[in-house]
Amino acid sequence: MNKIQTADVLPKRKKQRGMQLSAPSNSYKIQFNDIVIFILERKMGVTRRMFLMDLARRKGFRVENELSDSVTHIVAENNSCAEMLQWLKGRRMGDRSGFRLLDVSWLTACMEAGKPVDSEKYRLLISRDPRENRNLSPPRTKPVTSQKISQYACQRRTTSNNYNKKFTDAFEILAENYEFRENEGPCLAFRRAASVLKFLPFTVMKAKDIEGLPWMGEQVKGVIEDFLEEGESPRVKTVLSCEYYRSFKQFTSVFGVGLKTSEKWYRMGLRTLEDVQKDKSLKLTRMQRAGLLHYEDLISCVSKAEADSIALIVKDIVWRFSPSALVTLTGGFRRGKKTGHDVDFLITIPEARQEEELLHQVIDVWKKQGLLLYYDIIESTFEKTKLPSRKVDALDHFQKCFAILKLHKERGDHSSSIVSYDSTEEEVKDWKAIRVDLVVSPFEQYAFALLGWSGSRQFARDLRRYATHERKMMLDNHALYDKTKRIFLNAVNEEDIFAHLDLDYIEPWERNA
Ligand code: DCT
Ligand code: MG
Repeated sequence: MNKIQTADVLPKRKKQRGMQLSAPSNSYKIQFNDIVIFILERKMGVTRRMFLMDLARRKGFRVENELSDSVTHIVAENNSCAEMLQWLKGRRMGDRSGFRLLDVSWLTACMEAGKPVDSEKYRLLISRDPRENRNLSPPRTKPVTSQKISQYACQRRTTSNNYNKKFTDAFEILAENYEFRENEGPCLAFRRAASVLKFLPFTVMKAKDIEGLPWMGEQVKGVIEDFLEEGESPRVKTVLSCEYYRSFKQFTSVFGVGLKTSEKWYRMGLRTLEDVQKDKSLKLTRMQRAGLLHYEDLISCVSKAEADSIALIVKDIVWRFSPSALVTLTGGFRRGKKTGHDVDFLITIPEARQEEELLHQVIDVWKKQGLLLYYDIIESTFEKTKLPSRKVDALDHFQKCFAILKLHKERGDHSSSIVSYDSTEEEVKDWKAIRVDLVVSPFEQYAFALLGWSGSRQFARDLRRYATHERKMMLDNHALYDKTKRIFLNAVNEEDIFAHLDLDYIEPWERNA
């Protein structure tokens, strides 16, 4: 076996940027002979693969350029097990008994530890997502209603197939109305009921269908019965025509406007966004000004294709500064949603400790490139020893950036709108403003941050409620604390957190509660 290996020649682009990567001629001593790594370029890209190969070699790992029989560990990023098997099949390497298929987080954990870590937790598993591999997932045959349905969303598998949209949309309107009036009880009741109906694998057709379901209180039943008998809900109609609700709905649809500002505006006699725009005496925050300026773009949904384009932009820039960083698309898109109101990312740097700098570096480049329409960096206030928050909706303490990015439309996309500046000049607007959230977590908190930021909000709330009431534990986006044993429980991935809570693992696309 080769004891000395030579690093690949780095691409010119990287070197020109002055990256501090080792010189191409460097050779490194192999320290861990039992492991032979191959890193898949697919979805990772040449530059990042090169960087990771070089890094692993510097740390004493044997990394092969080509896939061969000697490889023991195949590392991939953003590839599912099904995709990997397909890829291997194309290389006539379909039998995966000879090597382990691992997520890139195994490699980064090794880099962090400076030695091989147990790879079991990082194995790519055969997915149960029916969209991913239809042949591998057995259909769920047992009728759901014959089983007892848990009151906790984290014990239900809720995909984005909602058979009861008619009801859940109505509940959301009623819940929102209570939220605007700061009446928490009934607001929560309608949200919990909506979450249960989203889980049902059939459409509610008669009153008997909701018998025995959790969270079906009198008010909820009333609305369902109205729909079943009249095809609509008078209560919902009343809310929709109510001036208070309509004003709050408009006001809160602006980025940067919450309940407090909406109340103030309403008290001042403002009723519509036109009123707000016209009132020159209003003191708007920078965020609200940006929200109003890009209002039309921001209220139109972000598509998955747009989210993917943003992901490329984010990864490109993050990896330029921290090539070993893990960048994960979180929020609704991680749950398989096809549209969203923003694009959420979680970033962590396994080995280096330059976390605080990264967001600033990213922002500086975007500013120079003219990509930033708005940004606000909130610095981290995270403390390792702090107990998880008791408040279900408490904000986390990670460093983050709320931004609006300019996403240029592809050539050939004819949906560009014409913006007229005066009667003679017309300019084509070839970009769309997109809300982007970037969250940076320390590596040890990554699994907790990922679970929290993947949502849904209702799912995450119920996980915390479950931890508190069923397990005497405290969970938030940073940590899990066992109150009985008085210890923090560590987790390298989301599966660990579910296991600590003694819950069956729920995949991200089953968290659309
Ligand atoms: N979240 C959090 N702390 C915050 C904001 C959000 O833990 N301060 C969690 C809740 C869900 C997840 O992060 C993503 O938040 P949203 O983008 O608001 O929700 P979404 O599910 O991505 O929905 P949308 O598709 O509308 O963006
Ligand atoms: Mg989101």
